[in-house]
Amino acid sequence: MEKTFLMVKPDGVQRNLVGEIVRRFESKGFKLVGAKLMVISDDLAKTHYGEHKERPFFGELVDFITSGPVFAMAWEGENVITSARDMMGKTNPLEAVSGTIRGDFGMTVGKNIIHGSDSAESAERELKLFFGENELTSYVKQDSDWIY
Ligand code: RTP
Ligand code: MG
Repeated sequence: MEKTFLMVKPDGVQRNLVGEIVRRFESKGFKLVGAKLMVISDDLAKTHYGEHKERPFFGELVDFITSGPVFAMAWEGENVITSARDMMGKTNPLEAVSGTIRGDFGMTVGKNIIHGSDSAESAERELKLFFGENELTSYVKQDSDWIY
């Protein structure tokens, strides 16, 4: 089954949105298979956001993502990568529609609450960056028959 990496960013943690965000993915029917509260190191931030290293906002992005604890999560489910990106909404909360996480809780592009892997390749790379093999669990959920 497909897995993705999602992370409540420091603004989301400070604004007490961890529970709300977990609830949305749980309610949708996805399965939480790993989670931890952590402070990202400068090195990890630069590797994680490596694709943006030439962009003018890279320094600010690294400073922000390392500025406080994040809540890192691994979620599993059918098409979870694309579906989670839809549930997050567009990168700029101004363009994110209501009903999405960024549309409902975000105000500016620099503080947009949540990160989510944007492809199967990113998901695999980011899950490996943030979680050791023994930190992800595999289990059967009783409600699966009612979701699929
Ligand atoms: P993320 O990686 O955090 O899930 O966000 P994303 O895929 O929706 O957007 P991406 O293009 O990967 O950009 C990563 C983060 O950089 C910040 N950003 N700032 N000032 C700007 O124009 C600008 N553009 C992007 C955002 O915080 C974005 O989430
Ligand atoms: Mg991205």
